Amino acid sequence: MPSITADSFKTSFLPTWCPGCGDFGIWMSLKNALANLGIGSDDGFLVYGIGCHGNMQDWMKIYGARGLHGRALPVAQGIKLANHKLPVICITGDGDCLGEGGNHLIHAAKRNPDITVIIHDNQVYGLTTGQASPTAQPGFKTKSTPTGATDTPINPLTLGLTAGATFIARGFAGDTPGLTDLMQRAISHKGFSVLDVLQPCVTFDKVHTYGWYRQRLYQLDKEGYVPDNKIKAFEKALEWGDKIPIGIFYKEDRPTSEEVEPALTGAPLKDLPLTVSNIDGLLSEFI
Ligand SMILES: Cc1ncc(C[n+]2csc(CCOP(=O)(O)OP(=O)(O)O)c2C)c(N)n1
Ligand code: SF4
Repeated sequence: MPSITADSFKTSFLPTWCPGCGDFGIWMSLKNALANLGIGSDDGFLVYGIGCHGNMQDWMKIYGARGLHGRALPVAQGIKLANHKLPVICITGDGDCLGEGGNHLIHAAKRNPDITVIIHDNQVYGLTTGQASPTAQPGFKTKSTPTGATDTPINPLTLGLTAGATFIARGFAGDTPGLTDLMQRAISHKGFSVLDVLQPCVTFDKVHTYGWYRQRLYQLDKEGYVPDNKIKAFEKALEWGDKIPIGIFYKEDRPTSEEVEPALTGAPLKDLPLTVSNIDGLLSEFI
């Protein structure tokens, strides 16, 4: 059997992202992570949100589907329910996942399905040409906030911690080796993993550039941080300014929703026989 490499995911399409977009680093890291984990085109399922990030589906050869805007997580959970043996990864944006789909993130985290959520966090709605997203920092000037954003931004890490996600991490699109490693750990974690990725949008954000992040980012593990304490994770997740931490903030083992659902204790649902005897009668009730 040929070994899996990043090239195994090649399609006939080339990316349409703006040159220099942080999405390139996330895409490369994801292909490397999947290859390193031995997950090939037929072995996993990617669910994409709507946005620049979601366009990745066209240049990623692996089973996939796109949700409506904000609805990637319900689709991902449906796929996990039908075949809980399949690795399921959600490729989403800060607008898709924390704005339109915010409620889905909270309820998925609470249930703890074995799904990895990779948030392309660029503080803007990139595809619709640069309006402020839910993670826009106060004072950030965009098309929709010409005098600077005034809302309190949503922090994907503290939100995930509060809602019950069992793996919380933050990476940087400009650090492909570090991000590859974080993705491997997030995908390998048994449970709901939230990986927030700081992703420069080079076209609509001239503030949070690669250089801006590089001046501020530091790695939690290099400071001896151990990600086993929720209170400490909150403290670290709230750091934002001259110093911004990246790495794993929190990790916990808790039974997944698939493990506690009695209907899934045997084979995946897709392999079970359909035992409804009166299917026509059942269907007619809904017609
Ligand atoms: C229900 C709904 N509302 C709004 C839109 C328009 N829309 C498409 S993409 C998008 C923003 C995407 O932003 P984000 O999720 O941050 O992704 P990015 O483009 O930055 O990768 C919006 C508002 C839509 N398609 N559907
Ligand atoms: S608009 Fe921004 S997020 Fe979208 S492809 Fe261009 S640089 Fe990337």
